[in-house]
Order: sequence, then structure tokens, then C-alpha cells
Amino acid sequence: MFSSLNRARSLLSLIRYYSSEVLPQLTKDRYPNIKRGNYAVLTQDHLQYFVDLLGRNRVLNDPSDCETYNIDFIKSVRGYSQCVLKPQTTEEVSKILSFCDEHRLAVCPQGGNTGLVGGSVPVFDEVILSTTLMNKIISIDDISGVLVCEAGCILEELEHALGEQGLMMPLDLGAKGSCRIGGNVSTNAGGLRLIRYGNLHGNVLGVEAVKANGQIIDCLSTLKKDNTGYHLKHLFIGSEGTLGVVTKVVIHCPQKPTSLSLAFFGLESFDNILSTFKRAKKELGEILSSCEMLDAQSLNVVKTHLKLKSPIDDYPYYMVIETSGSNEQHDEEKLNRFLEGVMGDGLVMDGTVTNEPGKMRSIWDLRERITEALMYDGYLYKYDISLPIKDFYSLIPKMIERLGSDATRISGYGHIGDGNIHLNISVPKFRQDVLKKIEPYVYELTSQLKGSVSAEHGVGFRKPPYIHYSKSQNSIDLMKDLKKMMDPNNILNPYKVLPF
Ligand code: FAD
Ligand code: 2HG
Ligand code: ZN
Repeated sequence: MFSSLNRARSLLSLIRYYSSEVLPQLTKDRYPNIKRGNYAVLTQDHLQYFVDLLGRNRVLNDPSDCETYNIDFIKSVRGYSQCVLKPQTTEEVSKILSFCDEHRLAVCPQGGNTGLVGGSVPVFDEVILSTTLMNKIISIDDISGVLVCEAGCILEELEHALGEQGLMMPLDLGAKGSCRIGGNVSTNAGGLRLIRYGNLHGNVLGVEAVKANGQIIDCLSTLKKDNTGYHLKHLFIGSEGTLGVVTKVVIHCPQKPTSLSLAFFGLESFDNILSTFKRAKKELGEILSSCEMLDAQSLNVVKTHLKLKSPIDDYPYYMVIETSGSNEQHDEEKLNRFLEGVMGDGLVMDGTVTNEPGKMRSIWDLRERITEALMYDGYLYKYDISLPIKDFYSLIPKMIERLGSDATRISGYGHIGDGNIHLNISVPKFRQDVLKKIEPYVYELTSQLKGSVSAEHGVGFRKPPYIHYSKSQNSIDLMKDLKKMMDPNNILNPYKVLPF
């Protein structure tokens, strides 16, 4: 996200658009039922300790300097922290946490602040621990494909550094220009290529993390195989900063493909998406590296707000299918043959295939920039749901019927290959009555269909009351026990993930 000049310009216009708007309501006012925990309030003495540790420049406490760190990407929540700390080393993180634990100061870890569930910003006045200055690549081994780096490295910068060694990151997402690898690991981010490379529980070989009491846990193994005892690294993958602060990671990176092609299809029905996906798995086999879908509303939003152009006519549904491999001619032939087949059988009405980098980027933008474009609609009720594949799109017509003219737009898009749909409901401004019409209804439907109420974005601040729709009480109790053991004073990212 926001890597090229055009994207940077677009970000500037989005910032201008939002700065002309009023700030989002404070979380404490929008959610008055949530009470501030019994934490200390930041004092001059606390600040002095941080300044002595980090120096004046790495401690922000002017309210205007802290503002962007208090507001989440989609402007759905806002804290009022007056302290942002920017450590550069694991030892500094350890000293900050041990001090905060001792003095009962709550802490909110933050990476690129692109999280979509309100987990990355404080709910009240928690100290913000930003990893932005922990951004060194420690090593890249081009034989084993092992990357060791600090948690604050930006995903896209890692991608570039690996590319120079013939390697690539196993994950790719629209936020790559801003999100940081520690944030990716802490949310167990999925993204556009999970279908091919799997999730971070498989790709992360090692993690270094700091517990709430400042203890450093070194699980920084670079080995592919290491079955010595419990696999502690998994505690930090996807725990959204509630069990520890990730300071370094080791990732197993695949070889960068030498041939890459992309197809964009228009389809008449959701059933045809399912049949096309099934055919793609069979006919593209080992070269299939991404399989995404978007509906007409999702394409319209990027066309309307970002003025992007579609390479094909209008249809109710679209698919983006990427192949990557090592033999350009072979891969291209395979994809073209596949396109001819699915068009010949009437599954795909129109389609285009390209391997030109500029054209591929333009197609990816249609899919990757939906999140950004939707924000121009106003306020977003955002849902990230896993469903059995046959039910993948079933929530969208139900929500359209339920909300009628209350919604400006209801769109569905996502990772069809992984059974993960993003349902976005936009309205001009946040309305409590609309929220009540959507929740818990949307979660009840998801649960009835045996889906997950959070497929890849996590639970964060907005979903703890609904975690029971996807987890049994015994599992939730075990999570609470783990939390108590690892962070007995509950200073790490309170009000997040677990029901309070
Ligand atoms: P942040 O937003 O800063 O933090 C996210 C959570 O992790 C918070 O709970 C925070 O407290 C915690 N955290 C951050 N760093 C650390 C650390 N070092 N140690 C401990 N806890 C930490 N997500 C997907 O899964 N798939 C997608 O395809 C996808 N696409 C996106 C596209 C766009 C345009 C946007 C805006 C977001 C998208 N996301 C996606 C969501 C988001 O980008 C991911 O969740 C990402 O992994 C967050 O990384 P971050 O550095 O921004 O973390
Ligand atoms: C994506 O797949 C992201 O584009 C963001 O996970 C989804 O904004 C969303 O709802
Ligand atoms: Zn996604």
C-alpha cells in the first residue's frame, strides 16, 4: 500500500479528506460500558524515566504529536494517550515493560497501525510502545531462505531486500507499504497469497519477545525443525500484543518466482466463482498463487473514489487469479488454456490475462485498494469472516435485505481460495442504531454456518464480546489462564482479545 507515487498522492488526498472532518469520537465515549482499569495515570516522574532511558526525541508526549498514534486506520476508535515511546533495542523494550509493570502503567504495542479491529491504539490513556525504530534486517540467508529481522521492519521493505537475493516474503497484503512484520506476526496476518504459502504459524521459524514483566523470551531459532518442548513462538503469533511484545522474527522465505501472470475475470453468478475456483486448483495446480473475488459494489468503490479503471465490462462478480512459477512460457500457456476453457464453458463471461508489470499492478490495485476506497464512503462497519466455501457469499444478500436504505453500500470481497470474505457496510457517519441492527446478528449467522467471526484481522478491541461465537468456553478460559500467567497485572493491551 502507498508505495508508488500515485499511491502516495492518493494517501495525501485521503489524509486531507479526513483532516477536514472532525476527529472520530473518543472510544471511551462511544463505548461507555467499558471502564478504565485500575491503572496508574502517567506522571512527570514516569515521563522522566522514559526520557532518561530513550532520550527526549524518542518520547512523544505533546498531544498533537501523539494524535495519529491514538487513531486507528479506519478511524473507528480513538484513545487519548499522551505518551508514545520509540525503543530501538530489545533491552529498551524490556526496561520499558518492567517499569510499566512495576508502576501499573498499561501499554499498547503498535507497529504500522494498519490493524482493522481497533487493537493497535489505546482505548483510554495506555502508553503506546511503537516499534517503528526497530527496523533493522539482521540477516538474509539465500541458501536456506531464512530472514532474521527486527519487528519494526516494513513488510514491503523486507520484500525488496529479499528480492535482491532471489527470495520473497511468504505473505503479501494491501497494507504492505505501512504494516510492520511484528504487527503481521502479532495478528497472524493472512493476505493475498496464503492459498500458496500458508499462514505465519507455518512460516515463522522463530520469535524473540518481551513479556509484560520485561523478561526476554528468546525463541529465535533459524531451524526448520526443532521439536524441543512446547512451541512457545506460537503464543506470540496472533496474540495481538496481549502476551508479549515481539521484538525480532525469523521467517522462512520462499524462492521468488521468475514468471508471474495475472488474470481478471467477470462472472455472472457466485456459483460460477466456485466452479472457476475448483477448475483453477485442478488446471493451474502448482502455479496457482492467489485466488481472490470481488463483487460489483467492491469494484464500483475503487472506480468511483479512486478513479481506477477496470480492463473488462461490468459484471456482478469478478475474480483475480495469479500464477507464479519458474517457466514463463509454460505458465502463460497454462493460464491462457485455463481462460479459454472457463470462457468456453460459460463460467467466465469476460477476462484478461497479462504478465506486464504495469498491467498486473493496475489489476491488483482494483482488489488491494478497496479498503482505502471504502473509507471515502464515511464510516465502515467491517467484518472479516471465514465460512464454509459454499456459504462464502451468503451473508451479503442477507445484510442487504436487513439494512435496506440504512447502508450506503454493502460489499463483499476477499480470499475465496481461503474461504475468507470481507463484508463491509458503509454509512455516512457512525450510527448506534445501525450497529445494533448488524451486531450480534452478523455473528449469529456466522456461528450458525460454523464460520469464524475473525478470519485474519484478529479480535482486537471491537470483537472480544463476540469471540464466544467461534470459541468454546473452555478454550476461552484457557486463554484467560494463559494471559494471567504471562501478564498477571494485565498491563499488555488491556480491553483487547479476551472478553472483559
Ligand atoms: P498494528 O496495526 O500496529 O497492530 C496490530 C495488532 O498487533 C495490535 O493489537 C498491536 O497491539 C499488535 N502489535 C503490533 N506490533 C506488535 C509487536 N511488535 N508485538 C506485539 N504486538 C504487536 N490483514 C490481513 O490479515 N490480510 C490482509 O489481506 C490485510 N489487508 C489489509 C489491507 C489494508 C489496506 C489495511 C489497512 C489492512 C489490512 N490488513 C490485512 C490488516 C493489517 O494490515 C494487518 O493486521 C497487519 O498485520 C497489521 O500490522 P501492523 O504493523 O500495522 O500492526
Ligand atoms: C483485504 O483482504 C484486507 O483486502 C482488508 O484484509 C479487508 O478492509 C477489509 O475489510
Ligand atoms: Zn483480507
